[in-house]
Amino acid sequence: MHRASATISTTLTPMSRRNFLIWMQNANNRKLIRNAAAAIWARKYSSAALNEQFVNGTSAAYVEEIYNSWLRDPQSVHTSWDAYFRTNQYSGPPNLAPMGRNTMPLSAFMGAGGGAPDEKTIDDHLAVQAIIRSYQSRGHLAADLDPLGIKTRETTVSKDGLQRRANEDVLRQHTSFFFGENDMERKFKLPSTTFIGGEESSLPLKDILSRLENVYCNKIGVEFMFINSLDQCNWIRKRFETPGVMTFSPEQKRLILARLTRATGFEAFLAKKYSSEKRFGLEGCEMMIVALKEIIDVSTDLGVESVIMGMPHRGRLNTLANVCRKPLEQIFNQFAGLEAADDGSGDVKYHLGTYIERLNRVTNKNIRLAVVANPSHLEAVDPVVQGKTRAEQFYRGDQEGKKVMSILLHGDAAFCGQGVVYETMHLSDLPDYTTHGTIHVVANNQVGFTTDPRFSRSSPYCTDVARVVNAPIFHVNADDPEAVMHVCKVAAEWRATFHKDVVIDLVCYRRNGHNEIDEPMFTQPLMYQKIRKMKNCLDLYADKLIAEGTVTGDEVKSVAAKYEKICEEAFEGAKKETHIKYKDWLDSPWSGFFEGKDPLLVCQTGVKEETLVHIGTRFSQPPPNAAEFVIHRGLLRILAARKAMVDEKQVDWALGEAMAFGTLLKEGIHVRLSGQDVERGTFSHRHHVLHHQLVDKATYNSLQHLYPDQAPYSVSNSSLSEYAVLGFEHGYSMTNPNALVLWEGQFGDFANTAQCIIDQFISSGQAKWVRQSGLVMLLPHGMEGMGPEHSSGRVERFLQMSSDDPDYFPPESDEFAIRQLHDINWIVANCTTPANLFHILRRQIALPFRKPLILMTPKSLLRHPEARSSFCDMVEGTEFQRIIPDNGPAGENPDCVKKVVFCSGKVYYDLTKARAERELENEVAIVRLEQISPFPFDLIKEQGNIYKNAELIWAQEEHKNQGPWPYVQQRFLTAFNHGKDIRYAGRPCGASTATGSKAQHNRELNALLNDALSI
Ligand SMILES: Cc1ncc(C[n+]2csc(CCOP(=O)(O)OP(=O)(O)O)c2C)c(N)n1
Ligand SMILES: [Mg+2]
Repeated sequence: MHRASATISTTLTPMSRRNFLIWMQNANNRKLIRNAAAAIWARKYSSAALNEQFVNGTSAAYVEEIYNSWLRDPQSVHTSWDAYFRTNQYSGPPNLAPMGRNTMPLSAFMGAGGGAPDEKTIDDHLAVQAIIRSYQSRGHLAADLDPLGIKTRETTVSKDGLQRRANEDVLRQHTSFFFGENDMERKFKLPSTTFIGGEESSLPLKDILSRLENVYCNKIGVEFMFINSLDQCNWIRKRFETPGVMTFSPEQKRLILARLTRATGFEAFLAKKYSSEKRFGLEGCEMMIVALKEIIDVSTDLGVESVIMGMPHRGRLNTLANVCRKPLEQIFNQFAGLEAADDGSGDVKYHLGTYIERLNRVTNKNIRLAVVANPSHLEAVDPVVQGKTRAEQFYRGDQEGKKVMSILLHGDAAFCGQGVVYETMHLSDLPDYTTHGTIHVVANNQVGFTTDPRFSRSSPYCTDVARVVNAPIFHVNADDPEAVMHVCKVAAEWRATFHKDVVIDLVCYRRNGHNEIDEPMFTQPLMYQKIRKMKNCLDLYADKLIAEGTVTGDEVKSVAAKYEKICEEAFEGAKKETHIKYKDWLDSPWSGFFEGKDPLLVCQTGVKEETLVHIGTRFSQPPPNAAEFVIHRGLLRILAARKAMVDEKQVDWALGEAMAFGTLLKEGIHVRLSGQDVERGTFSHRHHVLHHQLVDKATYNSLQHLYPDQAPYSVSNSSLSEYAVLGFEHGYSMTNPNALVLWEGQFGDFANTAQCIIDQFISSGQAKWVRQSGLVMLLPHGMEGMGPEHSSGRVERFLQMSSDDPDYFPPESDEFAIRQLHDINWIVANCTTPANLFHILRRQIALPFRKPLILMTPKSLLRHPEARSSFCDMVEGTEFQRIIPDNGPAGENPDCVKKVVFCSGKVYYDLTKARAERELENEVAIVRLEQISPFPFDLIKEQGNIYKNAELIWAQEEHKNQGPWPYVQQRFLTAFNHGKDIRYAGRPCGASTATGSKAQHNRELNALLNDALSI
């Protein structure tokens, strides 16, 4: 156990450890301060504008104060004030105007004579302001975004004879304010909400329109006016509207060209060498590579040191080659069909992850890049990436996400179609789940496999989901490299400034079919007629740079030839390899964890009694030295009951769990528990976070205050999501093996909405991607007459996915148990005692490797007076019991036993009660299977031998086609070498997990008990 804690201190520098602890304190303080401030604002300005003194014209200062407050947070003022300020009618005094610009009085536009502005001047100015706002809000609707021109709108001739894109979609009723031809030369004052003037505070109408057209209706469509923060809106306006903001130096242009050459050359090379292989090429969206590189360059320049990416199939190999700079030989070898040199079943090449540490040549800084391995299931990797990012930020003490960031890439169809995108987006601003801003890049090729967008989404854009979290969305025509570069730069700066999500919608096309073998003309004939005529982006850009004299045709050719040579050399190099190595594709290496470890040595899980006493005492106390911290009376009773248990050296379920967490924290192991309502516990048994009854957000968590040098403990109520949150915790668990990461389902059956994470990552991640995870899933399980949906954690499904062979009894030795654990994909258990819970949780860390643990957890047992354990079962020398033999009269006198009932979980308590009522303690033995998988063949064989004359029964409360029976039946026979039989006692097969009728439930339970115990 100490070995594990020693590893954490080597992976974390003393400084980051300290930062990390300070983080815990600071984060709490900041939260309190923020909340207090928000509360003050909310109280102060909650009356409507009409009722304020302002209407009497008496208190400008008062209005300024409200305006200031509104600038900080529009929600801090009454909605009527909010509406008023949003109209831009109020212009604060000079020192209040956010940018201090455009302060020229309207009278300056009155021509000679001056005086007060007439009605027409005011109306015309208002119209111009409305037009500016229209472009900002809806200009993207008319932008020239589609390289194929399928959705591009017609231009119309404006009154000054110029072609303009902005149509009625953009301008609505304001079109009529396109004044007469003569007005086009008239100058108008610019409002403070636009930056198109640069240094100018007024412009002629025709320039206003041309500049707005250029900014909002050209190759970039900026969607941002739905954002609630005025600061953020202004920040965006400034970056797109300021004249000259999108100019590139010749060096920058040459860099874009070189990168585009590599991206294009890579696909062409693969197409040439492996023409019949699927690679999900990027042709038609090669700019995605250049975009990613720009995002990474800018972010690195702004302080980011580690980037974690998640992406689907499209362009993945290109990303690995040209963004991560993964050795080309390794990529080419994936096409060669070589055998693997290491264990595992592997995965197809466009799912594999990678991890690279390298120098960023543009910024001259070291950077780590990880692409997380993922299954085919589109978007499933999103929350996993977020969890991994969050964990990396946590271990580095990167409280604000300045050093570690995530980038998620998406396909257009998947981004709008998959619900997990929405679930993941909703984690983006939650205190315990935020990664402080993700940059999303959508490779929007306007088709999903064979389906057109008009049949695959009901929203105008594939990116609309991002609007729910107020993320700005930058649509950009991917055939305009400089426009793409600009949005990438702004996106990276946005993330670094506001630490919020941002979306880049790269509108492009797919030159080939869905994969290289598909025929796209079957289903998208017109689109592909057009695509066949398209020049590729590289040629278009090279032509442009040649025409403007930035490069010569020869230079263009030589850059392409140079890259082709690099590919050819790597191709030749790859031929020398005889094996591929899965380890080369690992996304989360655990440096040092396995080194010097005996792979079959499990550390002690028992602890000193004094440690239990210390943790138990702390866990049963309110905050020390805080007499004013008012605790709910009911909780005081619970704390007192805990204390009484500790005095008696006993633990119930909650205390057993707390002892496991506390002892691990003491040993330097970070513990993170997450899920719906886990802080209190769905069944009101855990109560890790005590709430001050009189002060909002004042809380106390005793497990964070056990020892001064303990590791951090985090327990957090999650959003109401299983898919994203389980994925998140899985990602978190991948990052560092020296942490106990747990996800709890509200009830076990809710885990099925996260089935994809369970099937594709947790159960199979090690086999496919040599990635280990010690994640614990806590799934409340048990038939208690609560109806079909709150009864079963569907243990049968987990067991069915366990990879141990039902017909194979491994060789018996002292290492039997640990070898089984080493070889299996995960552990499935259903403990009946708090002591066993304590040990199995601690064993997760004591193991020399990591395996996911699927733990069915009880409901009624949480308060069952018999479901208690003594400290004696948790002290040094004790360990997890894979089975718990009968330790009553039957166990002591096995020869007299007529029946042995094997069971697992809570039904044990029903069986023992019924056995006592029937006075069968001598004749019937009850043996508990605590670790169901890997199946303890050795111990079951032993039990079979002990009870020589007895009939063997498996009793379960789940239906016959559910619960452990389908898994254990064959394994019992293997354990007995087919020399004994075992009979089933329990409910018949069922389609539903449980009856909704209490009476039927009781009937079924009695039948089960009678059947199991009858002799
Ligand atoms: C959850 C899920 N459902 C279905 C599929 C099968 N599938 C693979 S790619 C694809 C189309 C994806 O379209 P899009 O997201 O636009 O990406 P593109 O291939 O166009 O880059 C589909 C339906 C899948 N991989 N995952
Ligand atoms: Mg697509």
